Amino acid sequence: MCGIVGAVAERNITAILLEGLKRLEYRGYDSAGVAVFTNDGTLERTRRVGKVSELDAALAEHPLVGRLGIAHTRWATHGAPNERNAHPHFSGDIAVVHNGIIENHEALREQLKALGYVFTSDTDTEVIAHLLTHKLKDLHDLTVALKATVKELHGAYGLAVINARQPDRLVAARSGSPLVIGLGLGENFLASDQLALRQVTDRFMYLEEGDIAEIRRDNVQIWDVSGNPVERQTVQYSDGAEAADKGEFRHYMLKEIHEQPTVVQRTLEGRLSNDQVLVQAFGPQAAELFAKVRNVQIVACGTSYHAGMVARYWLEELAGIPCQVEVASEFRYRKVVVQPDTLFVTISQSGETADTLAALRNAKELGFLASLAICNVGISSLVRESDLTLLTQAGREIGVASTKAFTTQLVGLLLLTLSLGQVRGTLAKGVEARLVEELRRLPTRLGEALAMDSTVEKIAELFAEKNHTLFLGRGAQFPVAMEGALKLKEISYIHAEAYPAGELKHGPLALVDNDMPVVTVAPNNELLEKLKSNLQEVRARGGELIVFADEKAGMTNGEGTHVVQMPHIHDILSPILYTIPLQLLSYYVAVLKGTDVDQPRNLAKSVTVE
Ligand code: HGA
Repeated sequence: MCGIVGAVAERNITAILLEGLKRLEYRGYDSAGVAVFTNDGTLERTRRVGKVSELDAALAEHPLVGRLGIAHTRWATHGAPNERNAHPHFSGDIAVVHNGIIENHEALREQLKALGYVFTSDTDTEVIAHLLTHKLKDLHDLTVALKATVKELHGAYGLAVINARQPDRLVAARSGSPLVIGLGLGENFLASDQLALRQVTDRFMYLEEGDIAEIRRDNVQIWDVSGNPVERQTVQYSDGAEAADKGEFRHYMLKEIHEQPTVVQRTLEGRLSNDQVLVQAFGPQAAELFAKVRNVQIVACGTSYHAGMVARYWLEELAGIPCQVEVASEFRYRKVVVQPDTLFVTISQSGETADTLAALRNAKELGFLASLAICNVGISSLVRESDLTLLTQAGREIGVASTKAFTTQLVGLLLLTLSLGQVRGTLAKGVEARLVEELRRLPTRLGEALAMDSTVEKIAELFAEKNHTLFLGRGAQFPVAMEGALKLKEISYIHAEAYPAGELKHGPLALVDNDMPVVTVAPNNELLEKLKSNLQEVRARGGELIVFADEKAGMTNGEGTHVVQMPHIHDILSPILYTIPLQLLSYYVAVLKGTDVDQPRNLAKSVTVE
């Protein structure tokens, strides 16, 4: 996803902008550009398709030297990834960079064309530049003109703008796409992620939804969504407070589990408008391709495969689209019959998973409609070789056992489900708006689930001496149970199996005795009563039950039954929430057993071999 960097200083800022872009490279992009108000008093830009290093080389040949500038890495949503469409976009004395999607760009483009503005790109972003220029004619001041401009924009944006006629400032606006101001001494900065500015400052001010900011060398002013001046808190980071650092946590895995509210929030940013998912978040041709989709084939490995299994429930229930899910190592070697108009979806944290990549390459020969990658690494082979992409924003995952990558994949898959349903008109009335609202609340709900950390730590003691565990779930919680069992196997080396609860009496019940704890996830849905009966079957055989149950499910502790009350959540989102206690459970069991949590034996993080 694209990145923004901006600077206003007393020194030349071009190198700072480039370094900022390099730090955002991991997010994935297709082109990069920079605009500088040069020391000669002109507004100039350089843009290149491909890597920031190409831009760097171009600037080495023709340097831009100035004290005010903005820069961008673009991941195209509107218009092909070429130099013409790369940001910054110019209009008159204005340069603009933009993250996000302007939904009403077509209408605005027509109005602006009628007023005589000439468009030189196919992007939605260029309308912002011309609209601002137009507003400036009457309003004269850049900040005032920006306030007037954003009132006419629908969609999501993080914006940074400079004006050659007011070179003392950089202005910014945030709605649905994050922006942070970096505070320096006699110089200030802006970026879409504070990582881009860590080389110049450790003090940050995060813009909130609807904020407009005017950033000068020695002063920052912010107005909130209602136009009132506001102060935003300054946050100071000590060195190494993030990324490749465990911080206060004992293991990377625990740190990554606790990062989930933040990374889920990031994965949603720029992808939701008021009450809809922004379909173009999947790529410029997404709407056109999604309209043709009649089936979905998901292929993945390990944890990503479990995410795909959850998505099958969503795609069929919400969007009415038939979906098949298969592990990549099987899919790639068997004869596959492809239904017409099938979208081929791969899921991988690294985007280099050998089996998944091979399956994608095979799929290209098989007549699928198009390919889509849900992936955490923008510069990966999977992303490069797929027609459409949704990048999860989990950040670097160091623990071998995947946690935050899984929950962000689920968020990406729910966005896919809603996008397909939206484009094909198959969603029931009101469903999208309701789920968009629930998605916005999800980070808070995940935080509530994480607050149960110490309760789960206590429960983990029940497992320390056990050699086998059964995980049960029904509906979309069955893959969650599978993921819970996988986590426990991976890091505690306890044998764990997952079953759909209804299958219990068809075999696995024979294993149940007081040495076999049974873990169950029980949201408050229409399968709850059936699940309760399954649990009785376990209790009757002396099996010890650990139940993660919705606080409204009416389940309580009893002899051999340990109930952990979960915050109530919309049933569709429950697989994401119920994953959290299962991750914590595996983690604490592994800690009790003294295993190498972050690097379990025999396993590697990115499985780049078959
Ligand atoms: N819609 C703009 C910006 C794209 C973006 O935010 N990508 O992540 C464009 O297509 O240029």
